[in-house]
Amino acid sequence: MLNQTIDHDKINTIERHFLDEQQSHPEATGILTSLLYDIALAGKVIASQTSRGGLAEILGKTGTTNIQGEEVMKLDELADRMIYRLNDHTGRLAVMASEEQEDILPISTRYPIGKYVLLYDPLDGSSNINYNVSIGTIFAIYNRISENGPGTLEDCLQKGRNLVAASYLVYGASTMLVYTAGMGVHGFTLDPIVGEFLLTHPNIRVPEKPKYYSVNQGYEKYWSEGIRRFTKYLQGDEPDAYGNYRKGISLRYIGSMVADFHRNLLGGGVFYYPADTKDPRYTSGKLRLCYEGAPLAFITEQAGGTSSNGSQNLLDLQPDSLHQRTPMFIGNRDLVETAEEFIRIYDNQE
Ligand code: P6P
Repeated sequence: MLNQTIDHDKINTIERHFLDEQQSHPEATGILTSLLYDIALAGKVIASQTSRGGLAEILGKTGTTNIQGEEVMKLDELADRMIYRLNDHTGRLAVMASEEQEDILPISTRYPIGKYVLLYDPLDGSSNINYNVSIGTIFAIYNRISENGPGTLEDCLQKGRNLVAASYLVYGASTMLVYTAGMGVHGFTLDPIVGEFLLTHPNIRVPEKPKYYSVNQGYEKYWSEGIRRFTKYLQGDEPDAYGNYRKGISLRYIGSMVADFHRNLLGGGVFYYPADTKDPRYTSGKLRLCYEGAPLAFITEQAGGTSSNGSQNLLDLQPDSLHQRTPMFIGNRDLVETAEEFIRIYDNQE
């Protein structure tokens, strides 16, 4: 890509892409298209801040903690506020929910109420901000299920199978937006000169041949036997249930989920954050189902991969609460299914 000049006859902006996709849905009203564009706009605004880092006096902590008990970084707060304000008045949404906010965010009665539900993690991996590590934003879009009036918690606690669209942005060497609306997964790279997202990764598919595994191996002593053996299998040091060894693959883990996930989506591999016993908060894993696991699972499935909590597809899980955590295995289908097999054999004592 670095030495590839952009073929200006084939420039496809994200707006044109969304409109082309909308054409294939005659029943479409264009509201989802507008909502997806709102998300792209929010991504541009957040990218403009994350790329300035220490120059904008926005690094560092706010001195407050969020619902997760995590320190809120200035950029977290900025991203959270930005997404809410860009979306609260458009008339496209009935309700929002954010990783940074304890309760749902109903649309004010002074604005028109729409038919979509937006859940988001405004800035995942933000603990890495001060180290200039890539971070990301994750979006999940549902149809409301409540009849009318302000949206409800029930609207936000839907299974991932109901997702209408999902997207993430990764703010790295370049800013990319990756999304699916159920018709494949497509990636766009922000051209900061013209301020446009250009289609650079049409029809992303998880490579059949995995190259990486991503997990925080520092916690290995807290894992179950099945997960320890699965990890040894990925290293080529443990046979699978049929006595077969695989060639070891490389560990790549940067502690910023969107960045780790993006590498595996494009390069092939598996990301996992299992349940562990190091911290009572994480006996169900650390990552959240509603606005992290489910949207990334929808994108992965649309790209030919799959996901699991160790025994069930993340998209089939019925959330009980907005911020519930889940063990997460996501990426190459063979590897995720092999993880489930190790857990079945060694942890469930089948
Ligand atoms: P650990 C970042 O704080 C985050 O929520 C994810 O982005 C990342 O994958 C995970 O936590 C890293 O957690 O325990 O490995 O530092």
